[in-house]
Amino acid sequence: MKPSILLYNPPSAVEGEPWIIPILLNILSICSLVDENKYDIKIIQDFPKIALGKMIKQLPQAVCLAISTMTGNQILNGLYVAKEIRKLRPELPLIWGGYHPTALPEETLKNENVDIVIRGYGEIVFPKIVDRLANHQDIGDLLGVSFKKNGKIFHNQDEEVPDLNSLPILPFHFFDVEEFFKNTNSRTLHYISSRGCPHQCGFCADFVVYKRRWNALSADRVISDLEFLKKRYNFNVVRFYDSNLFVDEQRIREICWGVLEKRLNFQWLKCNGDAFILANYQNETLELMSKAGVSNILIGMESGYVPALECINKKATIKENLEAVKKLHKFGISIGFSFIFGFPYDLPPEKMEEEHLKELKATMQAIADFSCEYIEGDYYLLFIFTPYPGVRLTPRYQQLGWMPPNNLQEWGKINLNTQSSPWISKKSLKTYGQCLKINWFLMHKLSRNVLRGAKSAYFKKIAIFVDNLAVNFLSKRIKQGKLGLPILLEAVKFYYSAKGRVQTAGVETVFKSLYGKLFARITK
Ligand code: B12
Ligand code: SF4
Repeated sequence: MKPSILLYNPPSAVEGEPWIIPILLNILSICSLVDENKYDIKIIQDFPKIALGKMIKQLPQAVCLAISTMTGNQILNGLYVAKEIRKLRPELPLIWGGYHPTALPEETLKNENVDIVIRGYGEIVFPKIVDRLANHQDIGDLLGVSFKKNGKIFHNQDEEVPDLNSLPILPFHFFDVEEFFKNTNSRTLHYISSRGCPHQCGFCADFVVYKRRWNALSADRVISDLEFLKKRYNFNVVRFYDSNLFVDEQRIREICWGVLEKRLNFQWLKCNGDAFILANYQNETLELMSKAGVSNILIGMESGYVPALECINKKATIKENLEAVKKLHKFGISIGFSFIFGFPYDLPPEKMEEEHLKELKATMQAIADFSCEYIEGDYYLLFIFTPYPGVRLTPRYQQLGWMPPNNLQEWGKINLNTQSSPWISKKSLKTYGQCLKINWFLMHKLSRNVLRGAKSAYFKKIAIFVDNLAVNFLSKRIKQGKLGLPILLEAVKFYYSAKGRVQTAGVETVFKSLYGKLFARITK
């Protein structure tokens, strides 16, 4: 029997809650150079108890258990499994990698269920570690590795950034892609064509792993990957997981040409882009993108308030944000607008609340302005500012009273979507909350979300119909001024609970003037 490698990607949700199952590009990447003739590769991403059940059979011949984790609940699920495995095979090396262990390797290693941390890229070093462990050899000289030896923690130097073009295509065959497609409304493939982002937004976790170095596959390579994957999986949508897909305009043009020439025929969905770069794209490129199927780009606009953008060192200005929106819309490319509230200004606490109110007004205004540019497919994501570990703004957060957890277990209890920051007052939070609710209603197109859960085509049609009726009715009432704020909030609550997990929103009508009135009522 071959030795096996156990790879665990813990769910980001708490057991019992719905969670998004991604195609595991992280795990597939670290396995791309592992010799599958030598090892049996077992990838698991279930909740802990089920995951353990799936590991038991291979445990006796396992070489290691490798766990990938972001900050948050993935850590708790990962720790549960690691702890149980430790009981069953105490000598089995437990390797951790991904965003959280890379941000805080020392603290991660202090946990008794962590033996080795791989920092940054895992493609080159992971297969080396596996071979060494399988042959009972020392790993002490490997770059990019932190480890424990005789109770002491060692951190080796960083590994060199790999040339992605020299690596093989991701071994998608290790993952049950067909099973995954069953959970999507279309045959949506996950793919990544570049790593990192060249910008330096101070709050962004991308810096932790990729250190501002944008590292991309060539256009030819992307096309040959997609051609191969199209034949194998016949996808009709690709969700690009690049942090910033559009950094190199020429590369994008070449990819689009390739897609058209090879008739790959798919929709590009929720691609991450930034307004600074896209505002400067040539119209020809945008037209080409649209022809090649680029239908939606997710842009971190972050704020409509200039000091907020300065606070995080955002490259794009408000003018560029609007320019990018107008340009993309002209070619029928819709936008996911992502905004954040509650920036950590370099101000004394007594000035913060006032500043947050100014910020809120400016951002609400920006949202209203963008809403006027609405095209089908636009949606909004609204977040409260949340500190991530290892980012550049960490000293500022601490100056403003942020006290991060000091061990791995506690980091697992942090919810990156709801954790509130000490510099945001309760009053500001309440005001944000009210504005967000109104936003959800004004911009929300319920059907998109209901649709995700709808299994039959018939039910989908009904969901769209009912949603359109409700949105149109309520929109008209608001426009006529016949719906008071309390009723509006009730409607919002109803929508909010009906949908369960609100994520996307689309603008149905332009509410600019009304919007101002509502806002004035809340903030007076
Ligand atoms: C796909 C994705 C998800 C998926 C889940 C991914 C998963 N693996 O489980 C979903 C959609 C569920 C998700 C959810 C969230 N995500 Co997310 N997500 C991403 C995204 C877009 C792509 C990740 C990816 O697959 N990259 C491709 C692979 C190849 O790269 P990689 O993950 O970096 O892996 C490499 C190395 O890190 C390393 N490595 C990784 N794991 C391991 C494990 C071992 C053992 C080894 C040896 C090496 C290794 O080797 C790999 C190959 O080089 C990234 C941004 C990005 N572009 O990276 C954000 C990102 C990881 N997410 C982030 C965040 C904040 C979230 C959310 C909180 C939601 C939000 N507000 O955005 C939630 C978490 C919810 C929760 N409660 O925990 C942050 C991470 C912050 C942090 N400190 O953890 C990122 C970086 C986005 C950002 N710039 O802020 N996310
Ligand atoms: S543009 Fe986006 S991905 Fe790039 S550093 Fe800023 S927030 Fe991160």
